[in-house]
Amino acid sequence: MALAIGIVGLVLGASASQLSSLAVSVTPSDKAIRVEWTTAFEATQDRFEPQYITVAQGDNLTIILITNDTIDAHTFTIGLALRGLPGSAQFVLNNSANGLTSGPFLTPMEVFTAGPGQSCSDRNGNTYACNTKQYGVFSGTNGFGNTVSGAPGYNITSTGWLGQVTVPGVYKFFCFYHQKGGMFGYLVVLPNKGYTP
Ligand SMILES: [Cu+2]
Repeated sequence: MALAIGIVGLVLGASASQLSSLAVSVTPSDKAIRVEWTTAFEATQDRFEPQYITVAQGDNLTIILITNDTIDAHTFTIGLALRGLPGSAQFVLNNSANGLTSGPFLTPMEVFTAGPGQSCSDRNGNTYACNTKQYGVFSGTNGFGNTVSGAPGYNITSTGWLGQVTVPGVYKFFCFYHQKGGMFGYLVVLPNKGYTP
């Protein structure tokens, strides 16, 4: 664990050229990454658990966002430069069930074209009103499909395909609503000699 924390500290301070010295050589793989909402022990502010995620260039990522918060909405938002897409392109898992409103969807959310209510259903398959949105720029196999299942009490799980990360770097992910309160983290894509474009 100490070694892992040391590597994270090293990576977060690394320039692009320094990052190349941390190259790994592994076969890219499919990875499902679970990220949960939690609260800081002392500050009692919203946080992501884990705060740091490390993967290898070429990995194919699926993100699972779990928010067992009965009074507030949360998102997992990250720019798609890690896929070599324009900086304005974002991936968002939006755990905002009906009744959980933390504010209007402003500029960052406008890249999503699917309307409220998209893909929301409870564990019995019944649809309900929600603000889950789906990335609309891409379609078919390049689309980002979000599905949400909400149990009573708004224990929400949202799963979305982030895709194959091809560009090494350190990428910030954040909650649209609570970034200023510290609900953010970093996804590190290590250079990988085992990855061939
Ligand atoms: Cu949040």
